[in-house]
Amino acid sequence: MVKKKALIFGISGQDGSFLSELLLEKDYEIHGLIRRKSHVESQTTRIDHIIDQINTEYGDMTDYASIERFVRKVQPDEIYNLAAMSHVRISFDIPLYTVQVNAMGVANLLEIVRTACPSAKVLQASSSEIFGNCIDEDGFQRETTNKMPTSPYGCAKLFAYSLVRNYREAYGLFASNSICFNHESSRRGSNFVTQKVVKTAVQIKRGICDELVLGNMDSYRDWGYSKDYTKAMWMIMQHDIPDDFVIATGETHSVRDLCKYVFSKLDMDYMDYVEQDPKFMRPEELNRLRGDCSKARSILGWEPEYTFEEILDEMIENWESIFDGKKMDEIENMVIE
Ligand code: NAP
Ligand code: G4F
Repeated sequence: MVKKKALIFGISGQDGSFLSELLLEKDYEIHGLIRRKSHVESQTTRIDHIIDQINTEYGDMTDYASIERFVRKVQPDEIYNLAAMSHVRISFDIPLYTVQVNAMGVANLLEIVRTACPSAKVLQASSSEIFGNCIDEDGFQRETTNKMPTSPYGCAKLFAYSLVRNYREAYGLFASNSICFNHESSRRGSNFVTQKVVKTAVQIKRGICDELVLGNMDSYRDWGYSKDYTKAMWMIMQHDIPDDFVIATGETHSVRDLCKYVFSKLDMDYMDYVEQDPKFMRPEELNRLRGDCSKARSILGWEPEYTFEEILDEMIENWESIFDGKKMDEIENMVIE
């Protein structure tokens, strides 16, 4: 039987690695775009364990030619666009670059698909950042909630979300958005708050450092598990019509709750170690996220499997193994932030 071909932009990221594993299990032929890095050892760290089963090529979402060449060459059945400058606070430091990658990169991709490979299905990794501080009266965000983003990242993601809908309606492309709320794992970058809190708490416990410096501790997020969310992306792609779906757990916790849980798991009181520094605050904050994924539940049959506590427990265990020297390969590649 002919294998389905998937082309993944952002294959080296947290979600790209879990999605690749899922698609390998489903016997896809996998192609992925990677970026050139000066430190070649960390170029494909998250996918090194499967690198001999996938084809990677160099490119960049801001380089139209590299995307066009790759799409024309592979002629994929499914294209997953997970590539993004994905850090919200950093998007205030590099707004123009963020727009180039997260907005114009998607415009590049859609135009290439329309002209070079119109039968390919496209999944855009959209974000709950597109809602900004808009919340429905019942306290949830859903597909129909107003959208007024509060960061350059969110603004660029809203442009991309809108263009996906536009290309679907105007040209009949199979193009869908997964409107994902925060999702984490032990593969999460350690400058996102969950991984930063867990890694630093484990370091404090082992006497490697003595404080955790954070920004706003009173924002709320709906945190899920990356593996659950990449499965949802695949399910959206298999649905018979292209559409947009909120992917979320429906639970919300504050950054303070997160600290409380992680430190208490390690028999410590977070209040003894956490400091706040304006350098980690944002010029405009998104205060509260809580997603209603009823549409994905009823139409796709998707539901989250991991709880907030299970995700954090796994992340704690991961850093404990690393600092106990049980994962030497990770230590060799580790940058202590
Ligand atoms: P991530 O770990 O930061 O991965 C981002 C990926 O995009 C990496 O492979 C990165 O490559 C690649 N990338 C960045 N800039 C690029 C460029 N100019 N050209 C080509 N590739 C580029 O993010 P993630 O957590 O896996 O998230 C995946 C997607 O979901 C992103 O689009 C993100 O915005 C979106 N999303 C994530 C969440 C979440 O909570 N995780 C929630 C909503 C939406 P390098 O490895 O070379 O940096
Ligand atoms: O972990 P965060 O940086 O994630 P944020 O900003 O919610 O963005 C993530 O989720 C989005 C979906 O909603 C994605 F689209 C996006 O790509 C990314 O994956 O921050 C979470 C909260 C924020 O309120 C932030 O202000 O934690 C607060 N926070 C407090 N101290 C901190 C820190 N965040 C970071 N990164 N670092 C801190 O020191």
